[in-house]
Amino acid sequence: MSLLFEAMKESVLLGEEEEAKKLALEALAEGLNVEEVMEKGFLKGIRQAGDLYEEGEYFLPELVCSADAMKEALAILDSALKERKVEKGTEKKVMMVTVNGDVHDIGKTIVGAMLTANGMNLIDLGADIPNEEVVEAVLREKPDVLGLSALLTSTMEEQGKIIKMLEERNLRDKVKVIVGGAPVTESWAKTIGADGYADSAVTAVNLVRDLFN
Ligand code: B12
Repeated sequence: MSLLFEAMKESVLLGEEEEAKKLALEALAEGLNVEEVMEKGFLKGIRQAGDLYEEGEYFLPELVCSADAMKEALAILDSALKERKVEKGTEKKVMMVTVNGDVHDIGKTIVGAMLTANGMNLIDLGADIPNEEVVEAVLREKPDVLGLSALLTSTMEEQGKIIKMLEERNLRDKVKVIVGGAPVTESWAKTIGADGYADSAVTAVNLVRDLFN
């Protein structure tokens, strides 16, 4: 088993899209736990690629290849999670978005997939979405929860800006805003007046549940 996880990690680290896809399909065929496959396998690869980038061993092209391999695996695991969706009565509508100026959409997609798997209705707005579009989507779709993902210290600011815009349009009390992404912290969430913060997809599911209990 650990060999399979190791192969998953390597496929992302080396940016081998076909291999990542094959391994994700293999994991599903073997009925492995999707969260475990993600955490112990593929995510380790993308995190290690990030470390190598930070250490100057990897450059942007390598990082892009790793991200592409990660996304291949994620697409397969995501659809499996959606199929497995459990009905839990009170379905909440959750809108997920990666903020303006930020293309990092892997974490946002994983959080969305886990929320879907746990009985919530997901609207995925995508990545690098202008704040105005986010606010308009809130007005139009009336989600119960808005999840804002930011992976760059420079784009974290957008989370606060969106909350301010929601206040200005009298929408703030109509939607719970949760924030996340690698540089985001609990104290940042408090500073900008978000309703909650979570550091992983699993804790995000609990957070959303807690917000309505
Ligand atoms: C993959 C990657 C890329 C890929 C992105 C591909 C894609 N489609 O997503 C590519 C190669 C395109 C890329 C580009 C860039 N990147 Co980049 N990238 C990464 C990397 C290696 C991994 C990010 C990732 O996917 N992690 C895996 C996911 C699962 O983790 P996560 O996003 O943190 O999400 C989890 C939690 O945070 C949480 N979560 C996430 N969102 C949310 C939302 C809510 C509401 C909640 C509750 C929870 C939650 O749950 C998730 C699941 O557990 C990171 C390194 C790192 N340590 O994060 C750098 C990193 C984020 N990138 C960085 C940089 C600098 C860049 C570039 C500016 C590089 C450049 N010179 O062009 C560009 C930015 C482009 C842009 N405008 O956005 C820096 C950011 C530094 C900083 N402090 O701002 C990092 C930290 C690398 C580094 N150490 O220097 N990158």
